[in-house]
Amino acid sequence: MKLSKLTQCMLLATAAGLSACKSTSTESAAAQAITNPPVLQGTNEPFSAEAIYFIMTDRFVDGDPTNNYETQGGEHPTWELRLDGPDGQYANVGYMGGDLQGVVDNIDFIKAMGFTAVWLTPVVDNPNQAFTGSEQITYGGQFKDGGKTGYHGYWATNFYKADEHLVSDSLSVKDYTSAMHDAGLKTVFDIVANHGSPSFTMPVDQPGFGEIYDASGKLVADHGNLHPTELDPSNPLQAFFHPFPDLVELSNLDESNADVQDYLINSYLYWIEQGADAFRIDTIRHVPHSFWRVMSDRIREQHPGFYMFGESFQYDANFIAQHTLPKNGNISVLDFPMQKAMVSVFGTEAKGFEALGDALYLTHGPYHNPYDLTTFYDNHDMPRMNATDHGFIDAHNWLFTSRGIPVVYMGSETGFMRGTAEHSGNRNYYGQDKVDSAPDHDIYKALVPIAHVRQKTPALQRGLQYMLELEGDRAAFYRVVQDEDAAQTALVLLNKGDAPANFAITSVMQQGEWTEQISNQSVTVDGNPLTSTVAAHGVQVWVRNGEVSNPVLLDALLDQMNNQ
Ligand SMILES: [Ca+2]
Ligand SMILES: [Ca+2]
Ligand SMILES: [Ca+2]
Repeated sequence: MKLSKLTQCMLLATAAGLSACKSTSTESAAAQAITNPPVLQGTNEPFSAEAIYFIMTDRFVDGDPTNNYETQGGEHPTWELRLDGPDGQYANVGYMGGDLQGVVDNIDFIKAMGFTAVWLTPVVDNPNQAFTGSEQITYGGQFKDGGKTGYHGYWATNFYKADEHLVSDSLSVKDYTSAMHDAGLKTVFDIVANHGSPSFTMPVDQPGFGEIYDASGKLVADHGNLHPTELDPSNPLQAFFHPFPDLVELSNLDESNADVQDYLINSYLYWIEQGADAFRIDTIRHVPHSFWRVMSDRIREQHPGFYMFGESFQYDANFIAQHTLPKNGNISVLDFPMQKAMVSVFGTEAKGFEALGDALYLTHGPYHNPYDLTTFYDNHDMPRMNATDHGFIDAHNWLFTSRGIPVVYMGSETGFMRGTAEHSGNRNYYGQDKVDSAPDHDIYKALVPIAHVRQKTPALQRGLQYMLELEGDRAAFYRVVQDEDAAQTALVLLNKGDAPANFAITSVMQQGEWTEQISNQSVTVDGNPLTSTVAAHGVQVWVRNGEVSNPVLLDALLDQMNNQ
């Protein structure tokens, strides 16, 4: 946020004052502008109120066996396709049956954990055979697509059509979003612009692969199993693609082609009509900023403020932050630098909290707004975090209290397949049994209270983060919001150690009543420090309602906001 919120507030106040000049209430409007407390907030992005549960749909829950198509693919079948590893370990590169019905069946489970939004892997139609090109994938392998299917959804053949494995006769994508909205959940759709499906190196050209169909089912592009350098740009079916490869054997869509732009952007608009509330953008860094600017302008022209976050799988904050700049489309990003730092702190490396400091970028950072980032510690494209139960608990305590919009990958509530990579178990089928037994798990039990505290505490959602302590097993910080909807200070105390930790907070302490949000214990601070003992691997969130009363804190927060 390069224009400070204070400046915006003053501009608004000035505008209000000018319009008030036409009425008789000039004096009271001016007086109000002077006495109104300054706005304090990290962000005014509405999506900051959400916490996102990320579901790889095919691997979550099979809610409808009639859409499993277990015999699909003929001599290149698509069902299960198990890769066996040592010691009984395995992964799968075929379809496993998960579907939209399985998600809808578990709306209560998702809500009970404290999530308010669900991000699904792409819903679009993918080829109906296993891929025969590339090199054969084996257990633990990577960057090879041979023998794999589009169970993950990232190999679109029709960007306008739902894959037959995901929808049911009685549950279209629109029905799915309606069910989610009725339950008070928001929907995040996963979209791709960089590529279609694997498109060359097949011994014999296969149906679906390299092909792209429009909303009416007409073939609009066909790679023809040709190496990209052999494509003929004068052939309309081949003009959709760049004549050079990008990621493995995936077709490389030519985003500078006006027809491709229309095809892609209209498909995104279509999914918004079907009920998408936000987009996660796959492989965003493989497509130039110029496309994203056009895309975001066209999306937000029809849907002002539509929230989007991209996957720029890169650990250089200065690089990934480029997407967040208005000139590049003002698209937020997944916070990869923080993800790496979190794994180093909460995983087996067990670094101290200080290792998280550099990734926060609370002031003078490269991001348009660091508070709008989506924060996470692992996902489907990297090894799941290798951590103990306590490591996951400590990670969630940080994720749901520090800046950013938390995203948790399905299964983390039970530490599912921890430490495993994509083809060694990370994407294994989770299933209804594990969902049903999750409430007995220690990670789940600790996640529920802190996720609910974030859900009811505006300061944790959009408040400025003011650091007090970040060292070893201890962290302490304030989150402060003061706007037209909320005025509160949250004091977050974190202890990732194995013994209880005593805190005595005196720094810029504000007088008044503070209430801890998990225990409901209250204390009155009146010149004395706020003292508390935080249990091993515990978190406390002390909230004081009201405007900021400490002038030193107020100045510091205004300064922080102006330098965000
Ligand atoms: Ca199914
Ligand atoms: Ca299909
Ligand atoms: Ca590309």
